[in-house]
Amino acid sequence: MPKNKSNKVSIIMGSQSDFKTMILCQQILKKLNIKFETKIISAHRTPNRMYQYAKNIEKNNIKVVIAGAGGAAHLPGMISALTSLPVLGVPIESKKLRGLDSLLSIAQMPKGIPVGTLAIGEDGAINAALLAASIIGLHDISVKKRLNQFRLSQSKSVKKKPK
Ligand code: RP5
Repeated sequence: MPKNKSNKVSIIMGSQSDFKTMILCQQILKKLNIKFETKIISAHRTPNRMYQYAKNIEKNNIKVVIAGAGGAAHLPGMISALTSLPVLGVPIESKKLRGLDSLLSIAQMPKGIPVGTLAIGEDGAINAALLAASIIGLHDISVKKRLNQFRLSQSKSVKKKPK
């Protein structure tokens, strides 16, 4: 497969303030040697940017979208409404309701337009990247191997007894 044609994950977030959580997605994808792009796209502050992004997404060889948002977190749902690519939602831990608002906004999508919802905050960001790797690994054996290797070393790092 030519280099610029390799499968890519798109990491988007509603605000700069989400990046301290969403940077963890980047770290995992780098570890697994999976290509990604990262953008700030706000469903309510930059609706035209969101629409343009969704319209062009498949031309860019994006296979999975990870969308982080907090509060009334409609970004993942709106992106899923605009593309049939898999969209993984990361509920950002908001200041006022500690992410419960974000979690419910992302998870409670009415039927017809799905968003795969992860846990609130850092765990969700890490797992979203691992899930994106699983999806890409369905058609990319080298990604699948690296993901399995990651999981194996994680298992090995768990001590048998507490100190
Ligand atoms: C959402 O509003 C963003 O995803 C962010 O989590 C939240 C707060 O944004 P800022 O006020 O920090 O820019 O759109």
